[in-house]
Amino acid sequence: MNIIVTGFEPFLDNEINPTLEVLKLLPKNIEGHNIITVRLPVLYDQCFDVLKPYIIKYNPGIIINLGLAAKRNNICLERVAINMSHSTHKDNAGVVKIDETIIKDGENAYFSKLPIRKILYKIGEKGIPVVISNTAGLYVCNNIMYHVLHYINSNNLNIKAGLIHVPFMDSQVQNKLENSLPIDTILEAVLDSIKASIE
Ligand code: PCA
Repeated sequence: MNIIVTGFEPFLDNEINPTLEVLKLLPKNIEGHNIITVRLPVLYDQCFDVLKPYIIKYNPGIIINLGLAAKRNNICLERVAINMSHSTHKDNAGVVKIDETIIKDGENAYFSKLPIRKILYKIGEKGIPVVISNTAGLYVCNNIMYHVLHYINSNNLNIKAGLIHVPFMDSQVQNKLENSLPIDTILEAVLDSIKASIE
């Protein structure tokens, strides 16, 4: 089986995106399955265009999109993507979306196809802070999650897919009061998410 794991480029005032650091540290093979990593731009209108050719080429059984959720203090297993983009923040092309539907005539929302409860228990039993989150926000991470799930549903594909938000990594926060996790812990959570999705 092929497994696609994506990370996002730096955005706004986040000079480092820990999801790219995770991609660099992932092994090429997990339990006999190929890991394909894809770096995505923080662009509402192009991020899925970058990912789609990889889905077509590799026909993956699992797609895990990773995103940074600055200021959150847990690994967040996102439950749902909604058909809406809205943020006063610009994407990396300067685009701002206000109350904008992602796909005209698309479903209002899609639930994650990852086994999020199983992942929660697998990560949580190690004492790593992890929650199931009921909102992925309305910025570019929700956008990629919605696009992937819409594509899977529209094409009747059998792919376990969803988005996981991760906090800052320790080395990127100056102020120790800010929420962050060691990069090794974030990596371990991602590896466990992959393994739980394989099982
Ligand atoms: N996090 C942003 C977009 C890119 C990223 O890593 C988000 O949560 O929408």
